[in-house]
Amino acid sequence: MRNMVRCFSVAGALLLIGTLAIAQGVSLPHYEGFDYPDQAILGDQAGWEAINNGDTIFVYAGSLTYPGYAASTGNKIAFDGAGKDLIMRFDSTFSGSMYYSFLMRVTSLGSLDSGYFAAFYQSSTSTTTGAPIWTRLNGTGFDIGVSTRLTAGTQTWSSGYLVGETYLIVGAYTFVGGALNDSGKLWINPAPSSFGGAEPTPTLTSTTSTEADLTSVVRFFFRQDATTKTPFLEADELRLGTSWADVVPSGGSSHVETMNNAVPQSLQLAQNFPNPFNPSTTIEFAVASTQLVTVKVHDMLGREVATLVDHTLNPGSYRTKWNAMDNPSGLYFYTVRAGNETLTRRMALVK
Ligand SMILES: [Ca+2]
Ligand SMILES: [Ca+2]
Repeated sequence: MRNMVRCFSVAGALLLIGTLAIAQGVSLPHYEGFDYPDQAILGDQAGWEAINNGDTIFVYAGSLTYPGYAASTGNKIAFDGAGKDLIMRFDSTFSGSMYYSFLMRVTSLGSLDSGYFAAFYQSSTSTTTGAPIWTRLNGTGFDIGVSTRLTAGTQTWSSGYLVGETYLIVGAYTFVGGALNDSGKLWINPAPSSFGGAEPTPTLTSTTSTEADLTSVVRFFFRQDATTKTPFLEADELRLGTSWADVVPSGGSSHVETMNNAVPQSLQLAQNFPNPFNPSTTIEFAVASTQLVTVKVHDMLGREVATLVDHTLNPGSYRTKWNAMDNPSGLYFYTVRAGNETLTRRMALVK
């Protein structure tokens, strides 16, 4: 009996440590639409932390969009050289692959020579870097590169990218058993057929490094180096996750956004807003334990018309959106399911 009590108290302590760890970073998968006011300071927003000195990274009006990709929300960010780095911490990943994706539009190359502007960090304190994305001048355009770590000369490069074009970028750091053999991967404009599906062959893979492999991946950052290192660029639709489908969702699908880590007693589902709506509406829900969570929409005949969420989520509060642009007016039902629990509410699409 005493052993059992001790066992439970150890479990309780582990649960507490787990909860504290979650509270210090965002849960995966994570979506950031930069849904903040024009001129907001990114470092002031939940989940973001600024380091170093100089100008900060601001939010600017308007979204970046990409053909066939899930619709953007909110605004975007823009930055160049010589300023603060903005960092987002998340659940630690020790094996498999950790992915980032974002939309990127270079607005000016300035005096860009060669440098990196986004990557992963190994721990909550270490700036040991994984899978950085590089840019360098090439005529009137630029090349995009990736390396496993930061060793000079180990990048692999792809050519032919232009100022003013929006590119869908996916990066990954892949852990491989053994030393000096992990890889940095980069996909540039992956085919729409891969959205929400199987991982395609990377555009670039770097396996060459003379630096030690990372022991974990726990932070993502956007980096403003000197203007010779970082182009003037806009970024939007940042996603972090442990699978391809986490960070490259299917074209029509929506996303799930972490609101906060307040944990309810049981599963909760709020009334959507606005309601009635045309054509998009927001649905908020909260989960009490780590579960596979789905949010689905059905029409009045009980036919499933959309899957908005299909992810394993940690305890906390979340928000998703349904864009019903392609659906007729009428009453719809949305259902959140977590384990054996389900909750359903009604909403009205009025066109
Ligand atoms: Ca946006
Ligand atoms: Ca390794």
